[in-house]
Amino acid sequence: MTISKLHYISQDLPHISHWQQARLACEGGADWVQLRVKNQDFEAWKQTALQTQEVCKAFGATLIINDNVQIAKEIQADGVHLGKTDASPIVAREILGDSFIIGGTANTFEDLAFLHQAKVNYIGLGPFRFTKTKKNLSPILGLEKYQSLLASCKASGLHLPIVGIGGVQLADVEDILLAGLHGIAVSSVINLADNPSAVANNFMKALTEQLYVN
Ligand code: TZP
Ligand code: MG
Repeated sequence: MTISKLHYISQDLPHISHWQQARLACEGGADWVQLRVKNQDFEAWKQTALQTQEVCKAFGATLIINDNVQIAKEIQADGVHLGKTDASPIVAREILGDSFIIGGTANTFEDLAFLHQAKVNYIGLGPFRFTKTKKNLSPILGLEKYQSLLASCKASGLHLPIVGIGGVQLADVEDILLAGLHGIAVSSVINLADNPSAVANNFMKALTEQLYVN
């Protein structure tokens, strides 16, 4: 399985649905969509997931369901992303099997080591900086913590694709890749842009034109 360098994340917004957000991002070249629903009951959430899956299939993009292992399984999404307060990635692996992508969120080296031994396929490391998109933010890491955590990973033989998340802007891409991360995950910088497709396209270009391949 290929883990994209650009993890595009949809969000609950009053003026645009999740599948429409996903379509705009994919039109800009995003090939990985994380559906991040926070305010829908199971059935509505599942319908939203099916709509978003249709968009992803049309563009050949990978669909990751945030928080909900059951929906990922029922619609046969490509994977699930689990935060610290969600289902354990170990239990999720038992439910979903080896073909699903499982991602986890980390804020500390202990989180990274746990997720590594839980055999996740990628890790979102953050928050990089303050963001309004997520409630109950963990302590902000910034570039220096990214650098030191990546050095600790290297020293411990912990090799996994790690994406930087939380308030990431286009101008941060180079620093984050140079710190040794695989890529980035972004939500509002694309969803709240005047032209979300163009911004997604700029991220995709910046991430893939980089000379440093992690
Ligand atoms: N987890 C840590 S920060 C964050 C998540 C889901 C939100 C990222 O959103 P944005 O809008 O790119 O800051
Ligand atoms: Mg979660």
